[in-house]
This record gives sequence, structure tokens and C-alpha cells, in this order.
Amino acid sequence: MTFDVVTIFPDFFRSILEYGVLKRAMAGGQASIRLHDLRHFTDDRHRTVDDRPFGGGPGMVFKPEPVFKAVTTLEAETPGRRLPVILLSPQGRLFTQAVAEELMRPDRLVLICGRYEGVDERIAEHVASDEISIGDFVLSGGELPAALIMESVVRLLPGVLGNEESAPQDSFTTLEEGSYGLRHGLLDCPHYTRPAEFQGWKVPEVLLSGNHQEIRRWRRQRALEKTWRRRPDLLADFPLSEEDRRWLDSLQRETREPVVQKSE
Ligand code: 9D3
Repeated sequence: MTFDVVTIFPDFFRSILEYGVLKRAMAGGQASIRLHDLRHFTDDRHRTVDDRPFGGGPGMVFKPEPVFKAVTTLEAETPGRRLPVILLSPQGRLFTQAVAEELMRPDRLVLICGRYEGVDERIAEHVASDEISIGDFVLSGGELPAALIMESVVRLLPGVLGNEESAPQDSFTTLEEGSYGLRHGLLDCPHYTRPAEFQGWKVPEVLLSGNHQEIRRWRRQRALEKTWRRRPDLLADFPLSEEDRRWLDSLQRETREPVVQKSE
């Protein structure tokens, strides 16, 4: 899979490509990441990529021409084919694991990293095929989002994490029973390793018991409990068993709501 990243900060990506899953995927030939400096697609002496917003207001906006030229230059490499072009922007649809699984399907992806107040809307409308945000917080540009998306897509590609034969989107279902990846829609249960006691803090007894049925039950209960407390939104789409429901009901009963003191 080839990623073409269009950015005014290509050097930003160099170090992250030298570590972990991105390095492995590039070394193993599963991924190729090409960095394109947006300024190379300008034609004025000052290599201008931005301009003041029509209608006034603070900040600067990416001009459409360099982005358009970058994308058409890349598309000219594969005549007759339009490439999937993702604009990273706070107005995009929310990135999730399901979106990562969608994005691993094409063999090429163009990622446009905006900066400043944003990118001329005609790019979103006529050049990009998709617009993605990584969450409801303010960043200064699309570079970190692009790196994050490549990281999460690349680790799904066959062979990258050793998932050589299985359909990559099945990687979670091949996990040992009792671990719950986000794919299953629950938060993960807690994990422990040696020593069994550290600073007086003990590992839950059941994990040392060797009783695998009890361990499985404990892990599922902890995953359900953490999800219920922290991410109740995830439970709405989760297929709860009868036993799950009984456990959540018991948690609900033992959780005392603090008495709210009404202030004047
Ligand atoms: C302070 C400027 N904001 C006015 C409310 C708008 C704004 C414009 C451009 C906010 C951030 C940015 C730059 N961000 C991105 O390009 C970006 C982003 C993000 O900020 N959050 C989550 N996902 C993404 S993807 C690209």
C-alpha cells in the first residue's frame, strides 16, 4: 500500500517512519510512504501556499492551486485512474477503527495535511474524496492526524504484525478468548505481569489461580465494568449476553449516586 502525504512539513514525518510498525511495514514492503512538499507545487518566487480569507477574518487559508497541482501530478502517474484523496480537517468525519479498516482496502491513499485556518473549500468539494478528523480537539494542522491514520491502517495490512494468512480485519477475532479489542466494541480488561506483588500492590488473585474459566469471566466483567464507567456510549451497540446484563445490573445496584447538593 502506498501513501502519498502532501504537507508543508515533510521533515516532520521522517523520524516517525524510523520506528515501530511504520518502519516494519516499509522494510517488509507492505507499505510505502512518499512525502510531497506542497511548496514544490507552487510557481511563484516565494513558493506561496496560503492567502488571506475572502470575507475577512483572522489567519490564512491554503490556496487551492498547489493542492490541486499536487493531486493531479500524483494522478498523472496512473493515467485514467482517480486516487482516493483524504483531506485531514476538523470538519471531517470522525476517524475510528471501522474507518481504518475501510482505508486499508485501496492500494493507494493521498493524505492532504492542512494548516493555518484551513484549506480553500473547493479542495474539499472537488478534489478530496473524503474528509477526516481524528477527534474533537484543536490541533495546528493535519500532520499528526496523517501519521496517526497511517499507523492504524498499516498495522492492519497482512504480514505487518505477523497476521500473514488471516484476513487482516479478523486479527482481533483470532485473539485469545477473553481479550477484548476495540473491534468487539468494549474497552480492554486490565493486564498484569510479574511480580505478583509490587510495592504492596497485589495482582488480582484469580489471574494466578490457573482456573481459566474464572479468568475468562473476570476479564469480561472487568472489560464490561470499565466500559460502563468510562465509555457507556460503546455499550449501546454492544451485544450483551444475559450474564453480562446481570453483571451490569449488579454494578448499577452497588454504585451509590452521590447526593447532589443544590446550590442557591
Ligand atoms: C483555531 C482555528 N479553528 C477555529 C475554530 C479552526 C481550525 C482550523 C484548522 C482548527 C484546527 C485547524 C487545524 N487542524 C487540522 O488541520 C486537523 C485536525 C484537528 O485540529 N483536530 C482533529 N483532527 C484534525 S485533522 C486536521
